Amino acid sequence: MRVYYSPKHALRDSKFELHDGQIIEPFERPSRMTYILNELSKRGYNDIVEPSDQGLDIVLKLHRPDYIEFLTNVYDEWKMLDKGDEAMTYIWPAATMRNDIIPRQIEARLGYYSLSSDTTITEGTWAAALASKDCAQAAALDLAQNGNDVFALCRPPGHHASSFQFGGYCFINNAAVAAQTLLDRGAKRVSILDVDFHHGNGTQEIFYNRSDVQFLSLHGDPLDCFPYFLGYSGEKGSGEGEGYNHNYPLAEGTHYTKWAEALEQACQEILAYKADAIVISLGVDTYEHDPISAFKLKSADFLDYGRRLAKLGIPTIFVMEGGYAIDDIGVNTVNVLDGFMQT
Ligand code: 7XA
Ligand code: ZN
Repeated sequence: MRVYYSPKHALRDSKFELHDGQIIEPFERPSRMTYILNELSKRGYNDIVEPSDQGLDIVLKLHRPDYIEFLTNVYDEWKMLDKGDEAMTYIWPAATMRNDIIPRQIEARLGYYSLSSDTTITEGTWAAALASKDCAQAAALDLAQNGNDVFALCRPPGHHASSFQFGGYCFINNAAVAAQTLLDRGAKRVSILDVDFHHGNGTQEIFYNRSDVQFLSLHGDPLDCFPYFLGYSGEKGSGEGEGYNHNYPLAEGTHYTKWAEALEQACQEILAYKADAIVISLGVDTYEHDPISAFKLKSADFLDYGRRLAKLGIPTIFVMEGGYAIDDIGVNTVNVLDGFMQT
């Protein structure tokens, strides 16, 4: 299986995350990639390609132009105002206030364009986010042209990024970019299956009114788990998209047997939809030792569900999302790919 990867991910190297009332070193850090690359190399995944610049055309079909302009310029603006090293959000348009205006002041715009304070913007963030989406886009082009199953080793991740908001460590929605690329290259129906511990709120929002992309997500129940305000089972899509959104919220503490039952339901929906291709939002923070998540999957379970995904028999792109148990992130990620390739 070919891997798309860019060393430019390391340009995003934030030093701050607001977590449990403290500023800590972010869970989402560059060394995550080192562990995954080491494990890929150990198991013979040596076909690793750095993507070229894929431009912004696809991105602008998914994200609002004003959001992309904001992300392009925000760090320079922040620095010109002589503020700290990293731009961090601390005010939002709360539900009792107006959300139809975009104030001039940079702190207010950070709030307008973000969903949470966990994700600061650093000097290299935008360059890294662009390189990350290039991995997803180049992987999708490869699949469209050659029919190859591919792995887009994206960092920063993407599934929380909505049409106009960043957060949850995400800026551009890489899985959405992969799906849109496949559609633009001739696919009629694409399924995005999100197996990260956290609900893919951004992906859901982007495709909520569309029937050409089916979105399915297995995740920690948002009553208890980030991102809290989306990801409930009653969210089925709207307008053209009605019936094409499927959420499977699961209780904290869920073990593999129960998780795999939800996966099976999602697989049946994908088969019924007759997807031409699948994008897997591959987060391995479902792992029992993940420091910010609460499922109980073991390393062997990742192999097992890789095998199940292969049995669908549909061309597949894996797009890297979360996973923060750094010592085991490589093993768990490559287990999914190995399980998939073994079948
Ligand atoms: O899939 N998303 C993640 O792995 C990031 C979740 C960020 C949670 C931050 C909560 N303070
Ligand atoms: Zn996650």
